[in-house]
Amino acid sequence: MSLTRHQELNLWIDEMAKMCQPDDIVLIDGSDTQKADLTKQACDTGEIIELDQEKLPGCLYHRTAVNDVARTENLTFICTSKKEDAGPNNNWMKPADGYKRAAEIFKGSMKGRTMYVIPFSMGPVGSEFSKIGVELTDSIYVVLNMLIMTRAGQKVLDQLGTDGEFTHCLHGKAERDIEKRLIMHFPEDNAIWSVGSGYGGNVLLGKKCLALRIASYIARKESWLAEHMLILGIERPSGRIDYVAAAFPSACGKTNLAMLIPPEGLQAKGYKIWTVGDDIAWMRIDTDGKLWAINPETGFFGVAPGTNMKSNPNAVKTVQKNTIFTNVLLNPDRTVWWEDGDGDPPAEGAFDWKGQPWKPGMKDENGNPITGAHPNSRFTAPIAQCPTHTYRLDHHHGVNISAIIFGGRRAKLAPLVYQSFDWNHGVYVGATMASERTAAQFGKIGEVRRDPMAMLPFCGYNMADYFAHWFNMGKKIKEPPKIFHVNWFRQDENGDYLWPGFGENLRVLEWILERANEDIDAEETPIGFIPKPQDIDMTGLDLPAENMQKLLSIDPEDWLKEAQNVSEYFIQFGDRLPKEILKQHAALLERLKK
Ligand code: GTP
Ligand code: SPV
Ligand code: MN
Repeated sequence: MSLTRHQELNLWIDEMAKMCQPDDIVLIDGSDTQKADLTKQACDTGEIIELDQEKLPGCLYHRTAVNDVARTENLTFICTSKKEDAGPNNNWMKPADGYKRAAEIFKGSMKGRTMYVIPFSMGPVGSEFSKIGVELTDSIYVVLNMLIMTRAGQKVLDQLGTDGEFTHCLHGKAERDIEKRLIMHFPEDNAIWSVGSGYGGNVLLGKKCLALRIASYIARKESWLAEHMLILGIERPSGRIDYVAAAFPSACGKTNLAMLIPPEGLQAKGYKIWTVGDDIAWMRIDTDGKLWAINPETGFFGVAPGTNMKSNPNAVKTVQKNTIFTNVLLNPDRTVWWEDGDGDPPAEGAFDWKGQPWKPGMKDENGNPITGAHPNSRFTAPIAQCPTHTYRLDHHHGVNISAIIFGGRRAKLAPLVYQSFDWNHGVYVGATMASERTAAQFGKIGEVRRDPMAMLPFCGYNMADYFAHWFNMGKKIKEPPKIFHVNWFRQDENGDYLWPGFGENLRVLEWILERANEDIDAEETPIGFIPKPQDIDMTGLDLPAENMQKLLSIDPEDWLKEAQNVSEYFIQFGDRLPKEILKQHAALLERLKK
């Protein structure tokens, strides 16, 4: 069949269809009429529920299977010919085995279903920064999400032409059985096979699978960076806009920081925020030799719980229309609610994320509260609806990056902010990042795990080589961005956060920019530069001086323990670990012991 003008694409679609045996094959053209038609079909089957179209125009509701609510890292594989190329940071299978095992599940799995063909571009269509993928899927939910998250449809096929390169992305829901779920990446073939899941990061293949795992593999070959980072523009009182990219692990505040509202004190000074992206940054050295970044996505796939008019008003405004809500509470009036959202949940008549009748105060058999929304419930919404979005999102070469920020969720140890001594030390700071596990990952919530550059689940090759690539990039970039580390989550003895976070984080960003532009001095410590307390503008914020002192305190004993844990972590990379990491590590130990 010739669905497109691209011979190889047609052959591949035929081959995949032969395996999956759909009743029908439909090309997604990106038109509004097709989208409306598919939405109607999905509502008819119950896959999707239409929300109140007056209160929430264009908004839809979806529930995943109960066992399918977050990415499943243990079922995610990098299939390279050599195991060492995937590294200790990835699950590995031989490509032939990977295809075989997934094919067994895919076989005949689309009988009675339609296979949709979604041509999509990560990055502006036609930009040198962009990459094209084609996703085959039997899920309308996936199609509707991809239409928000990526640039998709006929215009991408036109760009692909008759022989353009693309990532071959195959997704099938199959039975959504956790025993028959595999998320397979074949970087050597530029291919992704995902089967048995219907959850976001497992199935919106442009996102974590292509834009991070496959892209990171390509980026090393092509000398650029594919990172788990938000991109944010900070307009300073002078009118100058500086852009920063920040890597925090899943559910550690990227979406929130990307669209923060300046606190009044800083608003009065003239500060403004511009949102470029909340999850992924592709960064390249442009013709001026500097580092430039695009957000390859066009939508947010954001955590719902905790989002309210106080914590993140821009997100609340963004999700008032054309938004897909997944695994939140469904109210009787066909609106939605989630924990720590705005307003109270209805006393009666709501259905929780599992589809069960729910009312406030319900407890399970162990006496634990039953939440209405799943802690990793999400909204999918167009970035263009965010009040702070910028037209620069569509700029082919993106934005120039002034500072790179790493951060984690650490109740102890890490200060509010510190600056690395230089690029190589900054790479070491990123490589030794750690964070407490959240609901976005499978596993024990709260446990501290090392998550280098927030890329542990997303680096599509051996992380030792990834560190080496970062060191190399530093040599190639003219005026490389300064590298910082932040921690919004430090707690006091009672387990209360010491820092108010959210919009107030701009106070820290202000210091970061002043340092990046070499405008002010700082305090030198063994781990890096920290602010002099008076250099963080506290206008309008009533924070006890004692808090600031605790937030910036560095305990060499604790840091020596941390360093011990870090060296244990690095052992797994063996000889492949760059010497520069060891050099940075030794230098840190020396500074701490002084
Ligand atoms: P992914 O989409 O999974 O990659 O997550 P993310 O990094 O975009 O995280 P997000 O911004 O959605 O934040 C997740 C959680 O962190 C929410 O519960 C927020 O309320 C909370 N959070 C975000 N910023 C802050 C902050 O500055 N301080 C505190 N205490 N909590 C925050
Ligand atoms: C994350 O977990 O980092 C997310 C959500 O951004 S997902 O798309 O599911 O990966
Ligand atoms: Mn993410």
